[in-house]
Amino acid sequence: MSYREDGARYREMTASALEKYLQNPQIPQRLLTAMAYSVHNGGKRLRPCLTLASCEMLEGDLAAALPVACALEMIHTYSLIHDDLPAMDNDDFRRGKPSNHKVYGEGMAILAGDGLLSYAFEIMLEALGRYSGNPGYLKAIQAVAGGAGVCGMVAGQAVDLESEGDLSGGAERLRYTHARKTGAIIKAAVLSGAYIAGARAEQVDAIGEFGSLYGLLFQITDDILDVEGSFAGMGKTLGKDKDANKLTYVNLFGLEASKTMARETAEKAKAALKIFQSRAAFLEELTDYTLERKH
Ligand code: GRG
Repeated sequence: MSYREDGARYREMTASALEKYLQNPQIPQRLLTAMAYSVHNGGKRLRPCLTLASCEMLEGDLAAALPVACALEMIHTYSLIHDDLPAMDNDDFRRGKPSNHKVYGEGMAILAGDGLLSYAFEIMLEALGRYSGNPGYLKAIQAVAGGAGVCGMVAGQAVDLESEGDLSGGAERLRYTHARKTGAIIKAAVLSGAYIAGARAEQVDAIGEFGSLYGLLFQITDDILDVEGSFAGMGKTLGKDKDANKLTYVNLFGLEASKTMARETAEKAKAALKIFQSRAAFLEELTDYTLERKH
């Protein structure tokens, strides 16, 4: 199967499973509608694709990985809803459509984010019950919890918030922030798929290394697109990083050096996949696509 076909298959599996999770009649209607609005409004489903691709690369069971893939998309969606709030990045648009709080109000947007985060863990723990015979399942959930939590994405967002208007932390603080704010959940996505597939220690190390480098690449390209991208492509307000004097690759190193770093990081990411030989084709092509991405 080609890269495109595999990607479409992963996205379809994820979309139909998310659809079912978000028809739960026990969730109050307006809360459910607010959660579903952001889950279904045009995300690339990158993190679920990473989990499913990593699991399939190691010949694991995709049905087992699917609840974790959906949970990652819910956690990612919560982070975007909260990031768009006036108290954080204050963005009126996400994926070209009004942000969650612009449609449902700030209170309901906060709850939609809280709901997605907690529902993600309910879903993973319910699946852990069904897959208790799989020794990697608990590790997969631990990887997601760590990537999303106070030593992962939340830590990165906190330090990012503190650094606004203050570039004095330099490259060290930039690396810390990016590895956690964006990288940690991306690394957790590939690691969780590998754990569920029963990866051996050297495979876990290789996929973890890939996850760190791919996460870094994703964030460097995000910083570049904040300067060079278009609203039509990105679906959000751009150019805010420079205005807010934010700690980004472009603000710290300049556009051209950032592009060179992105290319070098993509090469290193692909090199980390070497031990998987031709089975790594999807993740390699995803890396090339990410380097060239426009959204
Ligand atoms: C609120 C705890 C908390 C964390 C927020 C994700 C995040 C942390 C902030 C968003 C700011 C941002 C633009 C980060 C850059 C990387 C990133 C997460 C981009 C969006 O991810 P995509 O491109 O989104 O995968 P789609 O829309 O495709 O789902």
